[in-house]
Amino acid sequence: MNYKFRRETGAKTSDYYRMKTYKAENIRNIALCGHAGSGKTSLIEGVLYRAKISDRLGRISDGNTITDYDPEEIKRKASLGCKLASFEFKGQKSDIKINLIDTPGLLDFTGGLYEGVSAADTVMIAVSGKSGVKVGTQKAYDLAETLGKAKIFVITKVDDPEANYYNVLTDLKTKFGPTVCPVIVPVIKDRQVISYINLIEKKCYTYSDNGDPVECPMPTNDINDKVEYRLEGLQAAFAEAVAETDEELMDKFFGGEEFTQDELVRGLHAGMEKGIITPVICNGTGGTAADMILKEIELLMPSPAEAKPFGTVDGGEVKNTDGKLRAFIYRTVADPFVGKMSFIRVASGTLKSNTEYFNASSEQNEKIGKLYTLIGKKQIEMDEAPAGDICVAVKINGNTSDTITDGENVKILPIEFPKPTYKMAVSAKNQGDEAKIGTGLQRLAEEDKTLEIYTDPLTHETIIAGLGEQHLESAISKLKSKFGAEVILTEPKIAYRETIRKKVRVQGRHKKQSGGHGQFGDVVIEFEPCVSDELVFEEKVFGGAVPKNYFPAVEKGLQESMKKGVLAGCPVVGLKAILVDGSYHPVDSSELAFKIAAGVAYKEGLKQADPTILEPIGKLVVTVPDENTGEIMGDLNKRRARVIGMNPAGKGMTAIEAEVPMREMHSFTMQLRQVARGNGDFTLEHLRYEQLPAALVPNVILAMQSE
Ligand SMILES: Nc1nc2c(ncn2[C@@H]2O[C@H](COP(=O)(O)OP(=O)(O)OP(=O)(O)O)[C@@H](O)[C@H]2O)c(=O)[nH]1
Ligand SMILES: [Mg+2]
Repeated sequence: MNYKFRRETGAKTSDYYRMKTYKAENIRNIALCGHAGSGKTSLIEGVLYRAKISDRLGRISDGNTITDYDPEEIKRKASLGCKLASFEFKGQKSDIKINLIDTPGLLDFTGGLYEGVSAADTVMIAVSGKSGVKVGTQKAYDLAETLGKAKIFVITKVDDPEANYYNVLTDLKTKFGPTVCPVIVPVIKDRQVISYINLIEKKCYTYSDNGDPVECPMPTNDINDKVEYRLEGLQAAFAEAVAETDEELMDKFFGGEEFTQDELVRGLHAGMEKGIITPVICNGTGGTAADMILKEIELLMPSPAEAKPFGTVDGGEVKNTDGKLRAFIYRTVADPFVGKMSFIRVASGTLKSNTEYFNASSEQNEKIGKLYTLIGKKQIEMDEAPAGDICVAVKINGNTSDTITDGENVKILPIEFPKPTYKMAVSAKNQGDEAKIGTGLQRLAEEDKTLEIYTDPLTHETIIAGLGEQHLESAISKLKSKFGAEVILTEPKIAYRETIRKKVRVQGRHKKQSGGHGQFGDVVIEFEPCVSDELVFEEKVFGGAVPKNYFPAVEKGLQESMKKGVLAGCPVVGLKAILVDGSYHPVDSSELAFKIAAGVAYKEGLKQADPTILEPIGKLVVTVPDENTGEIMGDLNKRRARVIGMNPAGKGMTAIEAEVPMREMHSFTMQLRQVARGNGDFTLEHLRYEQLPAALVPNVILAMQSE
C-alpha cells in the first residue's frame, strides 16, 4: 500500500513525494549522535540536500535547518530534542526508506540521545574533524554498546582548514580499539581536501560545484604525511578488518587474494551487525561526500530485519518477524497546536491508522487515529507503519517507553533515562497563573523524561529538576511560549529544622479577665531533647493540678507551636515535653486557654533550652573518571562533606560515597560536569539532620527572617 501525502497548494515538488511502504529489509533507522556542535544537524541538512529531498541547504547560523526548527533551537543554535527526517532513497540494490534521527549533543538535553538511540538500529557517531574525540563521542558509543546497536563514525567538517582527519582517526583507534576501520578517506594536500577515496569501491572522487561526485584518478601513495596512512597501508588494514568477519574471507585473505567489492561490503555489513567493525566515513561542508554516506547507509548498515531484537521487561525478545504488533513509543512532544505527538518505532507487526490497540504499559485501550512520518516538522500522512518503521501518532494516551500491542501484555524494555539532579524552585510570576503553570509543567514532564516536577515534602515548594541550567532555562522558556505561563526560578529552600540541647522546666500561664467570662490556663512543662521528628508528649500531673480533659489541648498547643522554632522560625524536631504541674480555674479554664498556656511555656522553654538549627544531610554517591577523583574530593571537602568510601566502579571510573550537607550541594551538578567534562554522575538522597555549624547559624537566621 502506498503512503498518502498531503498535497499542499503551492508547495514545491521537493516538499513532498510519494512514499511506498517498505519492507523491514529496505528500511534503515539511524540515530545521528555525538558531541555538541560536532555537525550532526548540518550533516543531515547536507544529506537531505544531496539526496534532493530538500531544495536548499539550510545553515545553523541562518536558523533554517530542517531538524533544528524549534524556536529555542534556532535561538541557541543547537539541537535540543531528537528529531526525525524520514525519506526515500534510490539505492544501488533497491529503493530504501531512511529514517534519520537527529539527536542533541548538549549534555543538558541528553534525554533526546536516549530516545533516538532506542529507536534506531545504527548509531552514527559524528566526530568533528576540528575538535576530535570528546566526551559526547564516548557517551554515544557507550550507549550504542549498552543497547546493542551497530556503530559507525563519521568525521565531519573534514574540509575545514583547521580539521585534521588523520589525527582524529588515530584518536578513534586509540580510544575505541581495533574495530575502528576507515572506509571513506579524504586526500589532503597543503591542508586542503582535494578528493575522497572510497576504499570499498577503490575509487576516488572530487565534487563539482553543484555537489555531484566526479570520479578522478586514484592518488599515489602520499595522500597524507603520516606513513601509516599511506594508501597501501589503509587498504591492507581495511582488508584485514574485513577478513576478521568471516572464515571464508579470512581464508581468502591469507591466500593472498584480493577481495571483490561485494565481499568487502558483505564483510563490513556483517562486521557492523556483530559489532566487530566500526567503519569510519567522513563528511565535508554542505554535504560534500554525502552521496557516499548514503551509499554506506544502504550497503553497510543493518536493516531492522537484521538488527538486534528489542528486549522485553519479562526477559523475552521481540523480533521483527514476530507478526504480532509490538510498537514502542520512544518520544513524546506536547505541541500546543497539533496536540500530543507520539513517536513510535514498530518492533513487529504492522501499526495501522484508525485502529484500536492495547497499551500494555498502561493496560488501557489505545485508539490510533492518523499516522504520519516526518521530515523535520513537515508531516506526511501514512496509512500504516510496518515492522521496522518509525511513525508518529497524534493525540494518543500513551507515554514515552509504553508498548502498544494488539492485545497482549508484552512490554518492551523502557528507556533508562539519566536521573535529573539539578533543581530549582518554581513560582508564578503573575498571580492567578498557578493552574496554567501546573498543567504546562505536567505536559513538559510528560514529553521530557529527564525533567521532574514535584512538591518537596520538606519545604512544600514546587521543584523542577533537570539535567542542568540550560535544560531548566529551556523548559521555562517552552512553558512561556507553548502554555503562556511565566515562572520565576529560585534556588530551592533548604529544609532547616530547629531543636533543643538542654532539659528545662518552665511555667506557661494564660490569664485574661475581660468582662464576664475570663480565660485561665496554667501549665508547668519540662522540655528535653529526644530522637523523634514528632512531639513526644507525656504527663506526670499529680492530684489533678491540671484536669485530664485539658491534656489534649496542651499537646495540641505544643504541636502547633512546634511548626515554628524560636531561632529562625523553622519546624522543631527532637522535642519531648512532660506536663508536670499547673493549675486551673473551675469557671475560666477552657481548652483554648490551656492551648495558649502551652504555647507560652513552649516559647519560654525553647529559649532556655539551648536551641540550635539543624541542617539536612544527604547521602551522595558520585561516579567520576579515576583521574578526576582528587579534584572532586577537594571540591567535596569545600562542601563540608564526609567521605565514607571510594570504590572502583569499572571502566576507569571511581564511585565516591559521602555524607554531605544539602545546603552546599546546589551547584554540584554543574561543578561535576566541569571537572569530569560531562563524564560523571551522582545520586543524592536525604539521610538525616545534623547540627548546623555555629558559625553558619546567624547567616541562616538572617536568611530565614528575610523570607
Ligand atoms: N566548517 C564547517 N563547519 C561546520 C560543518 N558542519 C557543521 N559546521 C558548523 O558547526 C557548528 C555546529 O553544527 P551543528 O550541525 O549544529 O552541530 P550539531 O552536532 O548538530 O550540534 P548539536 O545539535 O548542538 O549537538 C555550526 O556552526 C555549523 O555551521 C562543516 O562541515 N564544516
Ligand atoms: Mg544538532
